Amino acid sequence: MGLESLTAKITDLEIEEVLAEVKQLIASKTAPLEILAACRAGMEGVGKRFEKGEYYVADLMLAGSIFQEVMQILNPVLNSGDSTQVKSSGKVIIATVRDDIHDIGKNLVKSMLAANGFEVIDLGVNVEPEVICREIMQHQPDILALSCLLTSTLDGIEDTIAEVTKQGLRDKVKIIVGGAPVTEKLAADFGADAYGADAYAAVPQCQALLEGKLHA
Ligand code: B12
Repeated sequence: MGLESLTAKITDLEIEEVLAEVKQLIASKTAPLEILAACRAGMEGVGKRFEKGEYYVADLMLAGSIFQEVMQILNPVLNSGDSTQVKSSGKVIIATVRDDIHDIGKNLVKSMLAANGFEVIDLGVNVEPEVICREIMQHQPDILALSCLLTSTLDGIEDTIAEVTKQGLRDKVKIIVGGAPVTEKLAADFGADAYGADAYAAVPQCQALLEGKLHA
């Protein structure tokens, strides 16, 4: 029992044990953010086994569904008021970039933003730059949040920002980017206004964007 054991059990894809441990940790008043961090570390372990050829795509899929089940248990606790509470009322469009179907991190960012008062419009995964621009014109969000999990789809961020600029929308929307292969430097190189390392960073970063404190 404990956070390290939870991480190991996620990496070992032991779904029943994972869910039981998450429930026990919540009951023993472990901070939900720590539980979440342990789960994410477990997913990194899954990724490493996949890289070594010990796990296959089916195992990644199983890991994804385990994480989603964990989130169903954790979401009510995370959103119960002891997470990062920041006053805000901005509108955010969020999407995973073209050719990328990872959505667990995006959904977590969406939940955190929604729990902190943002209106979030979720365009889903594998979203083409042109579709994102069309939705920006329709919904006029304050912020565009882009998620990317594959090195090979980083160009989806670059192309989306280029398309937003080409369509004359760049000064109408602030852009925040995140996801495992994204770094602060890459975000700046791509011309984004902000970078968030995780869903918790996304909240104060978006707040700062609304207040005009961050600029490209
Ligand atoms: C689960 C998983 C899958 C599932 C996804 C299910 C789903 N519904 O999302 C499935 C099976 C579909 C999948 C498929 C593939 N995957 Co995959 N996958 C993973 C895995 C194990 C976990 C990802 C995850 O959900 N993590 C947990 C979440 C909470 O963390 P996160 O996504 O990083 O998000 C956090 C932050 O990054 C940040 N964040 C994310 N987005 C945003 C956005 C903003 C605006 C902000 C501010 C912050 C932010 O906040 C989030 C919460 O804190 C990773 C391993 C890893 N190390 O991440 C590999 C991984 C990402 N996958 C990988 C690969 C190679 C693939 C495939 C190409 C495999 C294949 N051969 O088919 C395909 C690609 C499919 C495609 N076209 O997209 C590689 C990518 C390597 C690379 N650098 O390019 C990884 C790293 C595994 C590895 N080590 O090799 N995968």
